[in-house]
Amino acid sequence: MKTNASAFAAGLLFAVGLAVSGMTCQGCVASVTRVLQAVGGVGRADVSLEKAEAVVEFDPRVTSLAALRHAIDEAGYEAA
Ligand SMILES: [Cu+2]
Repeated sequence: MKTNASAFAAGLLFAVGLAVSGMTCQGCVASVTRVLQAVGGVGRADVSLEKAEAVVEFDPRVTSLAALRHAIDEAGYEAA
């Protein structure tokens, strides 16, 4: 299930910044972005190589911070 901008505007989505280590190029950024967006309940995922960070909007009724970290770990990177 995908969430959307109106859900965010209504205050139903959380936005979190996760420190992500292990990314070395834009291919890594694309991989992390893809796995995050594949998690149900995730709206936007902005991943930055420079900041080693992922800013993720998600619906807390559908998924959790732990699930986001798990998805990143499964892809071979480390989320803190
Ligand atoms: Cu890479």
